[in-house]
Amino acid sequence: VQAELRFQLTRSGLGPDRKTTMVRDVRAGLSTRPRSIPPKYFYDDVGSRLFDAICDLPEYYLTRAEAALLASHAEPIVAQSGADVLIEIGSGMARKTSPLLTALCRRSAGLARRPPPLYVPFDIDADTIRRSATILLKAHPTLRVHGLAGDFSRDCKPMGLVAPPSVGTRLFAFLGSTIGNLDEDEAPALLRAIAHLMTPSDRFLLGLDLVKDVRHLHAAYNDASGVTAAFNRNVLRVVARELGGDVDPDAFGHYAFYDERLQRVEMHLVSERRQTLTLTAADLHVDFDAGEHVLTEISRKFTRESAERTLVEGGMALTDWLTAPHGAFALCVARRASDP
Ligand code: AVJ
Repeated sequence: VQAELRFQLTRSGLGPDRKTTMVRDVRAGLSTRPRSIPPKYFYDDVGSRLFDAICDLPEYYLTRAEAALLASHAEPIVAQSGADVLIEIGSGMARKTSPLLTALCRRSAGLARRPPPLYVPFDIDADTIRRSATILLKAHPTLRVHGLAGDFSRDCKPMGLVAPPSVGTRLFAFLGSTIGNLDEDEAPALLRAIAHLMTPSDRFLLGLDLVKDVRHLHAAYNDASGVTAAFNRNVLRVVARELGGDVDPDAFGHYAFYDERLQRVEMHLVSERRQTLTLTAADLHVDFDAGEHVLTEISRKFTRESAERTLVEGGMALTDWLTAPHGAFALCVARRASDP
């Protein structure tokens, strides 16, 4: 079957909506202190490519650690989950997904009377979904892909519409420690929304970065070649472009550190001088003092205890805990709690 016939895309809650949401988010974030901009706005086309480059940095161990875990555990994870469908939340370029898809396709090839393998990448950027699907369809000739362009942080229901329980057993995956962007309230809230879509036989696969020594964490977010700094500053370009702003991203410095008490990396932009940021479409003028901060991202680091707590608060129960050598990173498999 031709690749085009094996691909479809559904857009949900984007379009003109995006700008309205961005105006609301950016206004809320910049008019209160500490000032902040939500990390989901990093990922325009340029930002997605910069993040891709981060994944290749020698200092950024996360991607390699997770890829190694998936390379050795994808097969048993998929086999034990009995999945016919992989739904990936925040799929991006889906670089880490191939071992799961290989396992999914292999499994379904060996089983009579099961639905053909289906992959549902759920991402904020439709072009990124298309680009990754083109590659994956070539690599996996029996796979079908139904992309979903939308904002999972606002609405998880589209996943249940595109891949309802009737399509087969589902494995929901949330990889790359993206959950680290969500705080102690937001993370369980998202998990609860996913748990509500799950049947008792569906499974949830979560990739988590773990607490480790400060030096490794610091280096991962302060790389020598400055890619992370460029990624951080890019959020200002995105916001300025979409909200009619004039901003000089180079007038902001990159600042990232690990907070041991909160067990999280924080990434900030620091205004290097007194300046005013004007965003016409948001009718917003923000005055910055020299040295003033904007929080652009939290990246939480987990222990087994905090991971289990988050899952339980999210209406799920841990069934498997797999860690990389040196405990750098973890994969959790979970099921819905009996009463989520
Ligand atoms: C994609 C959210 C997992 O927090 O490590 C990388 C994003 N920020 N370098 C992370 C990021 C700075 C990344 N996540």
